[in-house]
Amino acid sequence: MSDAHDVARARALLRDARRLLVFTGAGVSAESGVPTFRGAGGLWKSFRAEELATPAAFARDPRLVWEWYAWRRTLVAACAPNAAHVAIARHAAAHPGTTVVTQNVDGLHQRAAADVAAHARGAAPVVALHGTLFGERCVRWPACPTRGALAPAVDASSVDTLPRCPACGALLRPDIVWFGEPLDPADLDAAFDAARGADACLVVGTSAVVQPAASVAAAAAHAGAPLVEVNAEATPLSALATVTLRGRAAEVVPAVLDRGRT
Ligand code: BJW
Repeated sequence: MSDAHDVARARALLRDARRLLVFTGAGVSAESGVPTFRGAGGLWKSFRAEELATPAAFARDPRLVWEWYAWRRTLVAACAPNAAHVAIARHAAAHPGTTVVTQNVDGLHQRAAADVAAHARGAAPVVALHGTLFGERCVRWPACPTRGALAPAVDASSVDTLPRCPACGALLRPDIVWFGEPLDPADLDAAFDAARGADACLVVGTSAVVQPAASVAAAAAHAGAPLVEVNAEATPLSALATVTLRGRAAEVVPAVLDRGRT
């Protein structure tokens, strides 16, 4: 884990923030057992992104794409929020100026927030820039507005068993932002507004190579917010960071947030 001096510096930076932006990627969920995308053991090591995470891939072979997502749903459903998700959720509940923006589709921030809300003062909303693993939308969306948690169990054994839109009969697809697709403008606005207004930014577990999401944390730094980066490795954001903490999210994040307020 990072040295005590850097942890103390990070704590001091985050302690006084009135409008903290927490920006996360797959690394925050690594210790929950959710594979990251890049790096050793990452999801893209076994599957090519362009074969699975693009609209063209779904048009070409919807069964294969659904099989991958059904596998990931099963995997993530068996995972639980880790100490980093919990520390972030507690902090956000106790400090309403906090905004949590995630690239993750695993729902673990939202589950941690719901757990905290059940025991404390309420849950802060989470801006999920890349959608959700546990939702679907009509492949014709937005022309067909069907969207929601419509097909909790997907049988991907053949094209004929794939879930279909209850309104128009077209295929349902995972409600995830694939390569080449625009992010939801409302989510992007919420993320960049929080970045431009932040007086500190905590970035956890992202390689910061996927745009436009990676620009959210950069925008906070460019607007003058001190940036604390928690990551196992260096990233393009490291050069913008006031403090870089090399280590595991589930160890480092509670150290800089939970004890930072007492
Ligand atoms: C730990 C840790 C521990 C590990 N503790 N840390 C050139 C070609 C093609 C496209 C582009 C291009 N240049 C730009 C683009 C655009 C493209 C893009 O950015 N591509 C780059 C890869 C080059 N972006 C898009 O296409 C986006 N849309 C877009 O631009 O639309 C424009 C448009 C406008 C108007 C009309 C039409 C279009 C959409 C991007 C969507 C990304 N979606 C994905 C996959 C979704 C599929 C799915 O989940 O099923 O989202 S990509 C994938 O990467 C996923 C993630 O959210 C995202 C970010 O990854 P993340 O979270 O950073 O994870 P990793 O694995 O990369 O990093 C993990 C980190 O954790 C590492 O740093 C580790 O060190 C660390 N770590 N263990 C702490 N225990």
